[in-house]
Amino acid sequence: MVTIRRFEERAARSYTEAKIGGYCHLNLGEEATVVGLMAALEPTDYVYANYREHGYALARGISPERAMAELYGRTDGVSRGWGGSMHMFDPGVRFMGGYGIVGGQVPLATGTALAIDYRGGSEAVVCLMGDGTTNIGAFHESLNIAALWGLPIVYVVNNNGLGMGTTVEQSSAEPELHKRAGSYRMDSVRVDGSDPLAVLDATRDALASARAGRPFLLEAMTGRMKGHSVVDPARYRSPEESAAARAADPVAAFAATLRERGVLDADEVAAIDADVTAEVAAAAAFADASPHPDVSTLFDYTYATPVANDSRRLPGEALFPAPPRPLAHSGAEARR
Ligand SMILES: Cc1ncc(C[n+]2csc(CCOP(=O)(O)OP(=O)(O)O)c2C)c(N)n1
Repeated sequence: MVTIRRFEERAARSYTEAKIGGYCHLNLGEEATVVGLMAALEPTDYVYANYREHGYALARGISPERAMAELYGRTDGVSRGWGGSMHMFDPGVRFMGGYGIVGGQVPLATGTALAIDYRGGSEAVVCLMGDGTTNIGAFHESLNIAALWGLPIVYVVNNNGLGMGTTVEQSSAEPELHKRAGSYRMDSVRVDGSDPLAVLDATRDALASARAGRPFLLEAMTGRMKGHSVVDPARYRSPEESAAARAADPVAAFAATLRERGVLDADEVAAIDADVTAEVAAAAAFADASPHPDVSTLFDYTYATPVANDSRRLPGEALFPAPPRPLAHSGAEARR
């Protein structure tokens, strides 16, 4: 949890220093949910996430160096620098992305669960999404098919209360989002996303159900400590709401719990923080030292086959390498 917290704070800082470009969404405030979920998985299980995925990538085992280098758009990044913040991808740890299209990951994850079922495998899929995603058509299509075919998948709704600036109550006719699974006779539960142990237990139960052919919907109640992305000042929240969101800090709360239970003392908590802060600083230095990808590789990993399309033209290349063929006259012109 501390690694995710310090990593995301560093990402926000590096963004303001123009080391990171494009969109950048952070897991600040969602650390307990991220860690509880990922700790319940087997190494062979598959994870699909949305664009708010840095923490999941780290908890799945992608190193802070490779994750930070991806944010910096460098060749040592987990997606070789071409994915950026929203598109971390590492099939080695079965981390299947990172998707910028809201809901885009949901049918893909469902298809992976179908492939597992088809092959008779014992793996499961965890498909992460935000609360706003439950209003996308693909969410409903996917839950329907998963329930109908008994696929090994857990849909996780990370309910941070906001889809960009729109509240769940403003956008969802059924704001208790876990209840939406009932439309598909799918089991579901709502869990306190600020408690990593509660999330761990709930995810274990959900995975056991999914592996037994009963897909599951898990709704984790979390909070977003900052704006939707690093450039969002969140003016749609009142100062009181923003202060409450920052105060509901799951990292500090879990550190306090561990101290109360005698697992860690104050010095050990401070030592963890110091170690992690140094690790993240080293990751940022690593990212900064990593080379930029060569421009000639700009379209690599985009399509499986070359696609004739002007958008694939590199700087300095002619629009048409050979003179274009004259356009054929339409039938109407020929008759004139
Ligand atoms: C299909 C589509 N529509 C709209 C957007 C713009 N958009 C990006 S994030 C977002 C809000 C999604 O909210 P939620 O699912 O709750 O996830 P959160 O950002 O809170 O994690 C929207 C509307 C998009 N990326 N894709």
